[in-house]
Amino acid sequence: MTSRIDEAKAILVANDRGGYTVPTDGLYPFQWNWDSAFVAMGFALYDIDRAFRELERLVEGQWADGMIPHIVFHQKSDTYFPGPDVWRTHHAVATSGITQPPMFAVALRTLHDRAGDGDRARVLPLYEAALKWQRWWYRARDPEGTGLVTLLHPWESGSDNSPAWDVALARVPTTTETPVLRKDIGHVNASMRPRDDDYARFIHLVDIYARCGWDPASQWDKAPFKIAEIQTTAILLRAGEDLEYLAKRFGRIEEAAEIAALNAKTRSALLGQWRPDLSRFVSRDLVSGEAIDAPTQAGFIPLLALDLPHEITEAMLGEMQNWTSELKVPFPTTKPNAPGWEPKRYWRGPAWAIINCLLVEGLLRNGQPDAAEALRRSTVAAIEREGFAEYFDPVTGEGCGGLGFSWTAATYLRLVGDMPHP
Ligand code: 9WN
Repeated sequence: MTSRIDEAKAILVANDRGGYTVPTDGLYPFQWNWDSAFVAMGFALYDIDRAFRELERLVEGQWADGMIPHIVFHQKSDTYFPGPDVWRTHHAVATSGITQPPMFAVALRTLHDRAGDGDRARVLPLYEAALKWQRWWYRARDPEGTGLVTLLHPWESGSDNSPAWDVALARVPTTTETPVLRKDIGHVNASMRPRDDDYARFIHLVDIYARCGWDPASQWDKAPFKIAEIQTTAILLRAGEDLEYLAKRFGRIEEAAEIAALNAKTRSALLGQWRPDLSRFVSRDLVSGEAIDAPTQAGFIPLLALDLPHEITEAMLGEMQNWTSELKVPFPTTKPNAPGWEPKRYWRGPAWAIINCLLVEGLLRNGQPDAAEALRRSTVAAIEREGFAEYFDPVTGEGCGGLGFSWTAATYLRLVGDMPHP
């Protein structure tokens, strides 16, 4: 009998397109940025060479200014919209023009620690790519030096359809220069995907930024959607910690000091987003100047990158338990029954293995091993019941979205293999 571990590995083989892994066949036929970081951490458990390859192939898409785009179009495919003709970018390998949460350096440190110093020659160029990207975030997405980084498109969050963007996205017109020819709803049920108006707004933003020639300064001036975002900032800080660690290992003393200073600034800016009345952290809409208090998983992701005072962790844990007491599969990406809650529509309620994995790590970091273990176990159980779905309906436990999904497979391997558990 094949075990779930074998099945997970078989999915990664089936989704391999030559040293990189597509998230799932058909729905997402290219290389996605943060998906590849999660996939690389899964591979690192049993095939370190393939793990490095995943990151190396992603870096083929890195722009001269340091940005690593959210999609690298290594090969042609007509099963996804928007393709390269819509992005109108100028890089040797076709890419999108926006980015995604910087899990890359976190994955790189994981690979480094698994490989040992023997693979230094392989780690160094990837470390340099990660450092360039880290600097890009601060230069392009925090030009005012606040310590928080800003997203100019919902797709940059990775939590693309979150209710956290509803108010800001509603200000973006639904007119587009580019015809919107959706392919996603030919692969999965439309009730699990964003609505047509959301897609029109997503493409309106792409049209604006393409007209800016993808220059970060003009995009910053023209952007109608600007969110100083806590999930991405927390991941950036965690990436910064891992980069600082690697810089020290490689004797790059000045770089280590440069990264440490950025980390310190971001640490205090992120702490400033704590909201005691809500028992979670909140993002800020830079167009309206208002805090975004829509209740989403992002409010708890700072656990990953901060060593929080005990009272804060306890308050967060209490709030997390309020959200999950009635659920079959935690952790929901929107608070159950809050405005915008839709347990089957992606990022508006469903539970994702990758998000759970970040929360497990954050809970462990902040001295909550029991809560971490409960979340680890329920995630593993959901996957073992339903298979390697893109995400899970937290109420019924049903696997939803794309199937045979790479990051669910890779994260399963980590959850059963290398996350600390009894
Ligand atoms: C747009 C690949 C990606 C993930 C994102 C997820 C979804 C794409 C889409 O799929 O986004 O980037 O077309 O829906 O929201 O987190 O990286 O798995």
